[in-house]
Amino acid sequence: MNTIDIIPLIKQPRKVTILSHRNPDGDALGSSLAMARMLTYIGHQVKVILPSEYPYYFDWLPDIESVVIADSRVSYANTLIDECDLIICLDFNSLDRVDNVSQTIATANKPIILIDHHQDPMPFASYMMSDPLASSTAELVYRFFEELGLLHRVDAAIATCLLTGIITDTGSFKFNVNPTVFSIVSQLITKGIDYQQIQYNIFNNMSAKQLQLLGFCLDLRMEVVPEWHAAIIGLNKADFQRFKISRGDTEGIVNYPLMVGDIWVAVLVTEQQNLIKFSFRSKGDIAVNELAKRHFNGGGHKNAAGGSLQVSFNDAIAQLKQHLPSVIQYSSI
Ligand SMILES: [Mn+2]
Repeated sequence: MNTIDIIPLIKQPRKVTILSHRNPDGDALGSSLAMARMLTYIGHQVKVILPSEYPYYFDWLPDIESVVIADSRVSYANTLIDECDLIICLDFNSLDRVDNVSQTIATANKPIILIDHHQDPMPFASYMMSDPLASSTAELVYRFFEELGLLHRVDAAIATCLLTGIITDTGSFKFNVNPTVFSIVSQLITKGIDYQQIQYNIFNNMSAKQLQLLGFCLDLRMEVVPEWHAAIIGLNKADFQRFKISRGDTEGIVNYPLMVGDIWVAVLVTEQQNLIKFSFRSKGDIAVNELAKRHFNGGGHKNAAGGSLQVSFNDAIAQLKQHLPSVIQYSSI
């Protein structure tokens, strides 16, 4: 992206629509809300649209109540896109991530700025700030503000949103970090934010039911295969009914087996309505996205991927066990 081309778009007050991806995470929300607030400060009329609802445990983020959820207000969302002068897409690289409004964006015929850190962005934007080495889109939004000379307008609310994006996408600075992100964070924590409270809000957000489900998974559903350095957690339909599992309740469970030093690969297998879903996590150079791509109709990042099969639950576990040893062959820890 050439900043010179962007300046006229940003300097004049406009109607701006900010969009992020379905099932928004902390980075999608944090970068969108930070961008919205900054653009509002400098005179724009801004709306944030998300295809689907955000997790309840982000309800403390500044301005989150003003977000338009397209799943429940799709015609309003499409009207906002139709009537705006500028579209800013954050934290996604392909229009299918904004499914219910993607058609309106594709035919909008107005400038689109894309700021994102996923690999291989699709060419739907007029201006692109794409850096797969960035920790998060929030980091890129900070760099965007810097390039436009807007850093002096970053206040506690904006800093809180950006920190949320950075903390969630780096697992609280465990991965995807780089020297730039630490220097950005050192600036953000001077903006009057409550750093400890942000960490607390992000990580202490489980319900008692989720914690009990986690205990059940680790005690009764985790199978460790020492010779493959792997652990599999399988949840069938009966388990879903027993715990009245709804969307988001199984979030994060797949990460727990990796707390064992000798476990390099963790897989969560869940029996959904019409298909079996797989969630893969790994350590080091073990590329679970290759496994997901080759055998489970999926893909993702090297250490975090997903896939699905339309087979029975037992067949899904059997196929997983058949292919899991080969993951070691793609790479080594
Ligand atoms: Mn992200």
